Amino acid sequence: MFKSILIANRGEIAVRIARGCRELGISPIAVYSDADRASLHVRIADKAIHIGPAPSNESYLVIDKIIAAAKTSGADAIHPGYGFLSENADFAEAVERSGLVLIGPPASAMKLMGSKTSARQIAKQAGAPVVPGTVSSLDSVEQAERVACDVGFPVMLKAASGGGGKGMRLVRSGSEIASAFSLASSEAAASFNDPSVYIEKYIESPRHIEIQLIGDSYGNFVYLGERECSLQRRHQKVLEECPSPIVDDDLRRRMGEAAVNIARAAGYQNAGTIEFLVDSDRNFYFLEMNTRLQVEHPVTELVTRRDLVHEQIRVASGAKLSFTQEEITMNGAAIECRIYAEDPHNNFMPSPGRINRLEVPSGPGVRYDSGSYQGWEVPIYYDSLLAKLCVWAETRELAINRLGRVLDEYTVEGIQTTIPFFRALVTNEAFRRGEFDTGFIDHFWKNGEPSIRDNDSDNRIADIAAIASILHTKTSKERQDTAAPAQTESRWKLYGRVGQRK
Ligand code: MV4
Repeated sequence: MFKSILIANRGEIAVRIARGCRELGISPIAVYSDADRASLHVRIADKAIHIGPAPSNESYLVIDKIIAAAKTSGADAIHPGYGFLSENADFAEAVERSGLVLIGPPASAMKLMGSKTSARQIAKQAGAPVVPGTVSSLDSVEQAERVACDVGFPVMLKAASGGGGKGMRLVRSGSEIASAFSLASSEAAASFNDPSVYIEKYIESPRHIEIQLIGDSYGNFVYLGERECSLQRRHQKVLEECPSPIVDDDLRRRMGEAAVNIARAAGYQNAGTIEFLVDSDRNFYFLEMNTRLQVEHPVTELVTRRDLVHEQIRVASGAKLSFTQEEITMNGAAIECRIYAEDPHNNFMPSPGRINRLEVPSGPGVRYDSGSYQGWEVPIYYDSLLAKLCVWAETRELAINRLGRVLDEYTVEGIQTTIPFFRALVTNEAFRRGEFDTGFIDHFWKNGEPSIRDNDSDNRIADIAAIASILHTKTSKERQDTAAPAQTESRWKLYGRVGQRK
């Protein structure tokens, strides 16, 4: 087993990995930029190595600096976390060459799955269902037109080196395809230094559901259920759940086996995630693979009662998987809210600054993963994820109720956060029923507040009751105090109570 691990990351995930190291008797070593001198991940590590100025392309993204930090600190292995260098095959190769161990997949598998077209080829070879379309990049507009007619409109043009929505174009008819092709191609060239695009049939109103898996160096693989990740805003996940409200045991087994077959075909090792699109008839299609530990891994840990960071470290050090597929069972329901330093009332604008007051929820079924503390200043240079607030309960309904309780216990002052967004979401009836797809958030949250326009009758009744209640309070208050100020905070609470009463 490793004696010490260098954590090539910052913030909540660096803290999470350091905790996993400690629990296995391994010494965690941090790296930090100028902007992170006072950060929590630096405080809790045994050693911390300064790696340069605040901008990540001069610090957390510099391969040579990370490897040098690992060498000088005497680390045996490097955990990349997510983001930064975590899916960079050149980094994985450099780590392999240096004689250190990367806690992640082999560079070869990272490279194969990093190209969306070669990932689609692998998935197809593995016999997994893949969204209809091409498995290599398009040579011409004419070829794009031919394939589009074969699979049927609408189609999507996607960057072969892309991911996360960049270089993606929806094409509804043949007349749009030529301009979409050149737009997608130049966007792909600008963003990924690779103009290649491929084509997929467009899946209408899909859900995004992904399978967590892990493999050891002996060819053993286990899948650890799914995560429901449909609630996204601008290709950023905002809330994730395990299990998905629409996945039953049979679908879970079929998706899990498909995921393991894909990972095996790629020569994969360590933790990874296979993303699927699921249509309204519950057909699932391979979308892409994430070759790293993901932000939302805690919901899987809460429901499967396994520690993914422990297991990543064990298999990277050459141990066999410590559990079999038969031993993995799903217990209860978990939900994660991503708490960002962003203002949900102002188009989710980043809100850096000093956290003047912080009261963190606790009690039964709560897990709070954070890289922040009271008095800390949120830097402007990085992703603004402040914390991941997770709840677990016996059922999804109880987990949502618990989430409402937990969000009411949570106080952050000095900066704006996405907490008010989640307080509104937990009272939404469609969300509570598990009826949503990847387009839900755009309809739910408009102009900096929850939209009361919803085609759902229960929701309309709840909204009318909420409005009546607000008007009643406002008018009776105005009777007592003519200078009553508008208070957004109390409006959410009122809305919340109406939701909870139902
Ligand atoms: C799709 C799709 C529908 N059909 N592909 C968006 C991000 C990128 N990773 C893949 N994305 C999509 N690909 C086909 N063939 C719809 C989306 C999509 C989406 C996917 C997952 C979660 C949220 C999304 C929001 C909009 C579009």
